[in-house]
Amino acid sequence: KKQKPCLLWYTGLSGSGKSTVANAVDALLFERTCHSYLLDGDNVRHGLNGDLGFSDEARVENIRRISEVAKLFLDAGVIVSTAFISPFASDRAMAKAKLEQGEFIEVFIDTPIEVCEQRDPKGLYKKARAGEIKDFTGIDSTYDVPESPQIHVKTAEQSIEACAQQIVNYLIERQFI
Ligand code: GGZ
Repeated sequence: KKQKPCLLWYTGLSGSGKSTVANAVDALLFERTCHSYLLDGDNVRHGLNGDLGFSDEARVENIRRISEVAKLFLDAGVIVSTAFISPFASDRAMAKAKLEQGEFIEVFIDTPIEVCEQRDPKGLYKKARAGEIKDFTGIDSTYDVPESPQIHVKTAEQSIEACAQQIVNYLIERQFI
């Protein structure tokens, strides 16, 4: 089955649902027998980027390495997804600039911080509010809202399945799959 490699670059706050939606998209791609791979905190922040924290400099280096690894997967013909906060617009632009025209697909997981904070699956917002974690995105560290994402997903307004289908539909319309 033919596929055109591309990079689905998920961006959004902690707890916005990036990994959840990206996993649901990957499952749909697998059903269609597409060859895809998801880079996220579980397989990158603990391994390759295990030396990096959450200062601005560390986040810049985190995203730089991720964009280089994503490019390697693209070279191998894979549909690759990256699910990181990637808070700085300049870093997302840098990742985009490494790829061919149209290959970089910015997916804004647009979940209001109030909703993320209410979900708080790991209790991190609570800790950040209490001052136990500093430089927390959306609280005391910047998140640059994407100005013109290719795909704009609102997890607070539709189901995970609908969000995933929205992204797969984009790939079908653009003939990546
Ligand atoms: C933001 C933090 C922080 C701070 C730990 N700020 O909800 P999570 O837990 O699973 O996702 C967050 C993850 C963010 O790592 P990224 O590699 O995606 O960030 S970035 O792109 O900005 O480099 C959160 C956890 O790590 N976490 N401390 N201070 N998120």
